[in-house]
Amino acid sequence: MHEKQLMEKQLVGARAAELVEDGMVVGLGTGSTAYYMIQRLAERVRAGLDIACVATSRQTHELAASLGIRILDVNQVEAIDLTIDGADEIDEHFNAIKGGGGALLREKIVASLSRKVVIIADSTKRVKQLGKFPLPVEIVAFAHKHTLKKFEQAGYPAKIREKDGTLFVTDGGNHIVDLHLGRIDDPEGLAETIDRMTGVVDHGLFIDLVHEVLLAEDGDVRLLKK
Ligand code: ABF
Repeated sequence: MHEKQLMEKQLVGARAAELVEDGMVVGLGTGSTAYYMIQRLAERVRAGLDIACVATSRQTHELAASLGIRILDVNQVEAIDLTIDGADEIDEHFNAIKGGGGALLREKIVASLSRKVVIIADSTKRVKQLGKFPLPVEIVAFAHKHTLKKFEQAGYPAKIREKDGTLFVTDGGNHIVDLHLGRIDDPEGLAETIDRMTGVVDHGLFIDLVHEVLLAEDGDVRLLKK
């Protein structure tokens, strides 16, 4: 990772933690930018900030808990006031591709329960058109080879995700297929098509779920609102 991108992640992550107010239920995102947000949030908790959090992955749960942040099971909360999460791509309509880290299902569930979703992004994430980043799709393990074939038959270049020489397994016990589409002209239409495919759990297209984007650009941070 370039020095500039790392600095931007640290800057936007720390700034995002300042958006959190006393008494909030906060959704904690997953990924390298969320990592810096969680670090700064933990400092604020140690200084007396009174919040409860829901994690979007086991990885985030362990990190936040290790830093003294109170983590609740998502079923224990009525609603989430603010979710702060990263993204792989975000376009001008605030539609995003997420799931590069494999946490898209819990991220999408938490986002869907949140009054406000803020995406934290370094400058490389802002795109005119979604799709250069491979679109992650979470599929059930049962018959996954047949499900993979269905993507290819539908004309979507698909690759099942592997890790350390074996199939990647998500927190939910499923697998991930990455669709190398190059560009996505109709994100809403594609989302509907993939949602209808048998064996698919969910996908990394986040449509109409993001309210604000905290974007690092030219050494500063801008809060973009829809
Ligand atoms: C997470 O943020 C994932 O959906 C996505 O893969 C990740 C990418 O962001 P970062 O560059 O911060 O790791 O929400």
